[in-house]
Amino acid sequence: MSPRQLEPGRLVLATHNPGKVVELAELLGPHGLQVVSAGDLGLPEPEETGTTFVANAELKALAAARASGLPAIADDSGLCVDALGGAPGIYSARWAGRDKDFMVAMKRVRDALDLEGPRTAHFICALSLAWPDGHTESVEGRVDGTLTWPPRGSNGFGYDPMFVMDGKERSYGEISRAEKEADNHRARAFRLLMPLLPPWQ
Ligand code: ITT
Repeated sequence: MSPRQLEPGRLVLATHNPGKVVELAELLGPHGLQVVSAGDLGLPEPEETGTTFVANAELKALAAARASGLPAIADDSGLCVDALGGAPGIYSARWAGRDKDFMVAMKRVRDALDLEGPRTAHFICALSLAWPDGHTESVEGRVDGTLTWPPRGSNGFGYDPMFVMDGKERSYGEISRAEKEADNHRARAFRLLMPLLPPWQ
């Protein structure tokens, strides 16, 4: 196999977040790129020491590619609240604590906000594809919206129940998976990544 080739079924999804696995597998599936997840391969979770979404996506993708000997795709994403100077941002997962309790994380966001002030926010998703030889391709997608309280709906994951995308009335927790996946920060990043991939099949 040439170092930059992609083969169906030989791409590692370098995430331990089940919500991301579902969304990324659905984005990759129609392109004939079935994946094996980092969890399935028993790969460790690297420490996210980067200071940007792209830096963290790259380090996770590179760690998985080097450990598995296969190309690997990683996602680093988060919710950026304007009135909080972009927080929780790259720390979005950490705001949920060790128990990964996003009710706790959403309440932290809400408690930090001035209830009379603006509630605009955006999700960012950096996707990075890394090869075992250290080459990476990285992109970033963004979707803008408004925060709502109390959280609404139980679909999706993470901060979905408190985020309403611009142009929608229902939160990401209320809309169907298909509707969220059609055009969110992850789908937007994925559309930017596709032209950068080498041909496969
Ligand atoms: P991996 O590093 O293993 O991929 P993680 O959950 O730790 O999993 P991140 O460090 O990128 O991933 O943290 C991003 C957090 O931002 C994630 O845990 C979610 O809570 C939140 N997030 C990202 N995308 C989201 C989405 O589409 N909907 C809701 N919350 C999202």
